[in-house]
Amino acid sequence: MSTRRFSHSDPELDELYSDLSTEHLQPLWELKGLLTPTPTVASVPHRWSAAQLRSLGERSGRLVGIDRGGDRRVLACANPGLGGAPYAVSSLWAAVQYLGPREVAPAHRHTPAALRFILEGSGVWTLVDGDPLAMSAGDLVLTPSWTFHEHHNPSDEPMLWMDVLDLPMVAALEAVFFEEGPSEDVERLTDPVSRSERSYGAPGLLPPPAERTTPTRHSPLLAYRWADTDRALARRLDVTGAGAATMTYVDPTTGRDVMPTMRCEAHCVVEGASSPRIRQTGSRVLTVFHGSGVAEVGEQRFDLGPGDILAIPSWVPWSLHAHERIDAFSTSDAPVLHALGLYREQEQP
Ligand code: 1HN
Repeated sequence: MSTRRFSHSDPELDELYSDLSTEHLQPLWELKGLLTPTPTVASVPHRWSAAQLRSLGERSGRLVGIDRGGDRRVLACANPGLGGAPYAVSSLWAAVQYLGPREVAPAHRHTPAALRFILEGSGVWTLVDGDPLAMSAGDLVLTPSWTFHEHHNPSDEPMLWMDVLDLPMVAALEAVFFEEGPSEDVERLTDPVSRSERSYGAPGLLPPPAERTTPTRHSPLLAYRWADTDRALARRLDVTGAGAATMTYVDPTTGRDVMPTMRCEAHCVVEGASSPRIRQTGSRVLTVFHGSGVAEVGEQRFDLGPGDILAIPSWVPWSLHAHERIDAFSTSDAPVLHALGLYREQEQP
């Protein structure tokens, strides 16, 4: 069998390429980098500093009303590797949101799912389909896909928190829908225990199956409180005797991830210790709640302190080293990778 030599000086071949192009066809043999031995990763390791996020959030609060653009005062982390897209990593949006005293971010819903991790302060309420969820430092609050949500700050202090959304994934799947909703009366927001926590918030205890809310793709528990997370991390450290521990936030009725697209994890690393150096398919954003140290992400080292946000792209080895005990929170797209059979993980030497 003879092998055809491809040469661009061949007029017949030139004509073929030209006709292919006219017909919007591309020959695979000319396409490079489609199948790489390991993932091609556009986003880069990056840290957004808490001091900058806080000060730029406050300046935005002074200068920009909340009614501009989506009714939210949000500063999106834009990964320097993503060509100006407002995404922290390829699959996740991460941002800080600033809500001033007496401000309301009115109700809306969208198909991208969101979660909030509160870095400091308290006093804001998020209503999720009318259920008022108090927000305090260290809490995780969920606003699953297509649930109405609005934020109220009846207090005299501003509040700043981290938002993470699966927006890049939903946008890539061309499945974004959005609508505005009716806002509720802020005066009603007085009960610190949400409906969702009253039924689903006690560890290991659930209403009888027949009395549970109709199963959905997300956790019926919408707020995970720091006191519970802190206790879980402390006990896990105690029982493993290791210097670092990770706990996954789960749907209490199924043991699965809290939402179908995002995995939430709490991490701690005790003073002087390091977390295992691992790499995983899928992307992650991490924020520090307490403590300080260094994150190693690929070849780069980032000093880390409370409120810093870190982008950890797919397949890049990462670990945390604690100068003083670190408590951190991270979100990844791991449930999607798992669902599609694409999840891989390696511990690195
Ligand atoms: C959104 O609805 C919120 O409700 C925050 O607080 C950030 C980023 C992109 C699209 C929608 C919120 C958002 C968002």
